[in-house]
Amino acid sequence: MNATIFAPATALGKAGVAVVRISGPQALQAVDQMTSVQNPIPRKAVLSEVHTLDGMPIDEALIIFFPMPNSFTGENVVEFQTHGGRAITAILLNELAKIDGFRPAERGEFTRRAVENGKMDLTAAEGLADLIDAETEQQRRQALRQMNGALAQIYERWHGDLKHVLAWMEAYIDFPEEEIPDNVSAEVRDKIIFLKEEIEKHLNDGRRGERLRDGLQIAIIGAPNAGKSSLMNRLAQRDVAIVSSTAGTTRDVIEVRLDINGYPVIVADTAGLRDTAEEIEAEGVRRAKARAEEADLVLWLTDANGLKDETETQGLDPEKIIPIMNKADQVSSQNDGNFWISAKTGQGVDALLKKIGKYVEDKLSMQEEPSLTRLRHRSALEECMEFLKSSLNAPEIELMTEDLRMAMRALGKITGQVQTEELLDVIFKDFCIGK
Ligand SMILES: Nc1nc2c(ncn2[C@@H]2O[C@H](COP(=O)(O)OP(=O)(O)OP(=O)(O)O)[C@@H](O)[C@H]2O)c(=O)[nH]1
Ligand SMILES: [Mg+2]
Repeated sequence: MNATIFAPATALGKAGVAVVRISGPQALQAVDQMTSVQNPIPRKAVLSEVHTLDGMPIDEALIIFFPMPNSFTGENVVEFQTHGGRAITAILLNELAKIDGFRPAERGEFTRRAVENGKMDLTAAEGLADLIDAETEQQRRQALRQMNGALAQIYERWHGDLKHVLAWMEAYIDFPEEEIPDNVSAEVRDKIIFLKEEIEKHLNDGRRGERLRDGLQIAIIGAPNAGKSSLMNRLAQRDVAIVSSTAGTTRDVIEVRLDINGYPVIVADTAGLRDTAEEIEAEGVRRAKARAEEADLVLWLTDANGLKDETETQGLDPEKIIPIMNKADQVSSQNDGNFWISAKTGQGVDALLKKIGKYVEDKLSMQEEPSLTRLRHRSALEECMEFLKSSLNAPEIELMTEDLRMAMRALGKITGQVQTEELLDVIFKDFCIGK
């Protein structure tokens, strides 16, 4: 029998209410042994005192019972809604642990049970985790769509298509004396080619969904003293990086997360690029270059009144660079087609934010077709593609069938139609306790 698990479902700390959730075959034991409620009516909140196993009062709480199978986990679930105080939650958890068959939940264990009991597929579970983690409006929308099954629908459709093709081929293998009609085998190949093209299109989405989930990476790059840290502070609207007139001030990469029109962005301030014999600065320069390389967008800053800038854009994709002239406040002629700002006075920064906003929206905005959101999805789809390609070149029908079976398996791993302990362990280790 499964253990009955419990965990706080709300963040610990002072609050009006704190919820502790209990799930498992013996969940009602908690109601029997710690409250005065008898035979709770399903899904109906009832007010009760809550006490320790030996009768000492803990708090007053609302108790709700969700009987299996129509609960979040698919098991019997009980919620204790107490007042939100650390001491209350602490003693409540402490007492629950004493009940036979009860133990604290592991990370993501409630959701994992929901998946195992067929209440939701893996992509929906991931969507739920992303919804809780969403920091910006667009992330929330993407996560909600995934939680509601938008990705699962696509993968299950493809899975179904493959199953159909396979069923037909297996029937053929079972009755080999029957000639495989040319038009039918052509139809199978067409189906595989069509599916392959659909998956290809889905994969070539510029990593839109993954970037929206993780945040678009922006790096501020340029010569020492160009004003990179000043710009960083202005974008962040707080004092995150040290600004000084000494060239070579910034060494480490400093990051801030920003919400630009509902899109998540991670801005990195970096060391000024120059040749230097100083060991620590040289490491900073190396990190700056690496960051520029990885970034989705580079703000290339130049000191407008400096001599000619010696730094070069080091073979970066010009598409991802916005060249910017800084210290506009010190220069009179600015009609040269360059983008001018002053990190010091704020001149031009709104226009720059607008420009960045457009870029970000262009790269991350949700499309009608939902995008995959995790490397895990991408890897499984790439694996599926390999098997589809291989199936089209298979010399014998048996080998072709085997390839298609493997392709179907790869798809099944995304939604959880194919489940292994390891797969579930990896996915749910990123969840919080209580989810
Ligand atoms: N007048 C004026 N001075 C600026 C502006 N932006 C930055 N500065 C000054 O330029 C100097 C260098 O600024 P930082 O922001 O530290 O430059 P940085 O590019 O981060 O420099 P490193 O970290 O050394 O690479 C400081 O004295 C700033 O006050 C600007 O728009 N106008
Ligand atoms: Mg700096």
